[in-house]
Amino acid sequence: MSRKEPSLDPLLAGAYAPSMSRRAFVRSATIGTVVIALGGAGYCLASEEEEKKARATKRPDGRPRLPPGQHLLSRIRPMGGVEGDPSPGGWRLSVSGEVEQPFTLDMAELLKMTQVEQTCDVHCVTKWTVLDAKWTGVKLADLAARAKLKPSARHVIFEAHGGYTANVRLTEALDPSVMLAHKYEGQPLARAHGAPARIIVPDLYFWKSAKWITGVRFVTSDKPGYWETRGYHNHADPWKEERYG
Ligand SMILES: Nc1nc2c(c(=O)[nH]1)N[C@H]1C(S)=C(S)[C@@H](COP(=O)(O)O)O[C@H]1N2
Ligand SMILES: [Mo]
Repeated sequence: MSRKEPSLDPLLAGAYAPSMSRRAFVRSATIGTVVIALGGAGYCLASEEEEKKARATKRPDGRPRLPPGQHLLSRIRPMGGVEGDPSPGGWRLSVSGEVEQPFTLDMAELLKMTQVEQTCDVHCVTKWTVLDAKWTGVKLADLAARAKLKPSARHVIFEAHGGYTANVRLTEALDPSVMLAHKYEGQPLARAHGAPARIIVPDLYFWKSAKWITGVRFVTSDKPGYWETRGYHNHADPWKEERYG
């Protein structure tokens, strides 16, 4: 199949490849955190030691800590997208679809729900991974329970500002690791990272983790989302390298 691969990362096509050799150079020349600035979007490489250790480590479920083809960053990197209004006061989330009690939630109501603090790894299809990212928010399963999910639901569509969507199988979306987060590393989400609230689906490539989230829709039949209809894999398992569809 001849296909032009759309890139999730405008840096991937041009600046990223040269940055790999630059990275090797920087690593041999420096000790400690390396911050690379490309067109204003800075990111932090983890040390070679950390990366080596991650490669040698397994998760409790037996899968390697660093999925194949990934390298380590020490903080998540802003990957762009159509930013929504970051003010918590203006934010609303609609929970709809295959539920008995659809509802709309504002930030005050979200904060009244059971808050969880979760440390997890995230994996971007552009090949960076961040270990032990700390998120605060509510479990997606709690939102589903509040809406009284119907047995007919099979998939979840995350809907975000500007028409971005991402689809996830219900069984995976209800995993306790999946959450609606409003804090990263103890701080309110930065605007570039989805303020005031985003989804986190740690065990699928990070494009499934919709930023500037406006809706959670439970559906009976699957509907490929923004990247899934642009050449990326419908499922997006980082350990199977489900990058392209
Ligand atoms: N609403 C919205 N969410 C989005 C995106 C987007 O363009 N719009 N990009 C996705 C992609 S491709 C990735 S890798 C992650 C990046 O999140 P970050 O910018 O916080 O690192 O957000 C995902 N969520
Ligand atoms: Mo991405």
